[in-house]
Amino acid sequence: MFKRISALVLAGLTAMSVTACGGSGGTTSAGTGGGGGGGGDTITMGFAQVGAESGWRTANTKSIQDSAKSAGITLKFSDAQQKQENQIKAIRSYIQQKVDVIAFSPVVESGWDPVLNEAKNAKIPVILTDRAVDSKDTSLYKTFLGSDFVEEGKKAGQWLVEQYKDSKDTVNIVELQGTTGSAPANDRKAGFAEVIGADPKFKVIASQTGDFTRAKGKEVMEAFLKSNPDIDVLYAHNDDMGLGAIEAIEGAGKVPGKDIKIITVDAVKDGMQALADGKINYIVECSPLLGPQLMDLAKKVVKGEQVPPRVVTEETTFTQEQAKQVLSSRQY
Ligand code: GYE
Repeated sequence: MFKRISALVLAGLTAMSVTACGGSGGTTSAGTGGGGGGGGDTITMGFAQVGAESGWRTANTKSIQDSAKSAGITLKFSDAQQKQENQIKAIRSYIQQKVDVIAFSPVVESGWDPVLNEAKNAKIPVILTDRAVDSKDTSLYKTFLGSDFVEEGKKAGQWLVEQYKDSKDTVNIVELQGTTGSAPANDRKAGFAEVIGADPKFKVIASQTGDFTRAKGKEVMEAFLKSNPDIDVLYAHNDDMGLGAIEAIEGAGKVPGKDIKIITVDAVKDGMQALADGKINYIVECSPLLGPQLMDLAKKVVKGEQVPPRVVTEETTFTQEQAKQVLSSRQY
């Protein structure tokens, strides 16, 4: 469904490009503007995915695969298992295969300039999906489609500030960060820190990466619990790490959602279930359903049309009550 991910700018575009490439023998010409020339009439996209580390990522992959199919775009897909070198290899092979457009979700922010320059020299347009790069040269990619992760971190912080507004006591917070060096880890940390930093009673007493996975979230939370007897709040950069941490908290004889309040990001189904069950207290939504917008942007850039440099997805937040209401209709 498009309801939550209406782009700031894509309204007119959607209708146009869906008809252009809907059926076999669609009119979009590969090669024009892209220069890669995957061959034939259809567009070929090379997509270098991060991995399959979380429920979010699984839903994101499905969205991209399904939307490519319905947009009539031929998709070459690779899973980098959370390793930058694998993503670079995949992108190089897409360049060699002369795909019409390359899209990828950069596992970390830095170190992309050489391979992006190779794509630029081969005249293959690149679309950043979900995560950003820190390249100074913005001509290395056509657009960046994804969430505002700083904003997500701020929303998490704002909820916390509101919860403790009448208390003067210190609030001890532990943080499970996403993959080190990734845009969502950097930005969710920064946005949260900015908001809670306004009141010195909020103290982040431990902050470590859980690599966005359930297993690592559990392991790191176990260590947090051992060295910190007095944890009030867990802020996890995604649902999966929060769900792993819940197991650790229960294993330590504490009640998640009560003894330790939990805030996570994503709002995938398992996270929403835990929220409805009272084990998580608040979730900031991050939509993985980027496929339809990505395909629309791909069609445009391959034709050499202008696209906005940044397309931000629209997202909400969920309390326990709200989770109960929407759970049954949650798609992912
Ligand atoms: O929040 C996390 C996933 O980049 C927004 O990556 C994405 C993040 C998402 O592994 O669950």
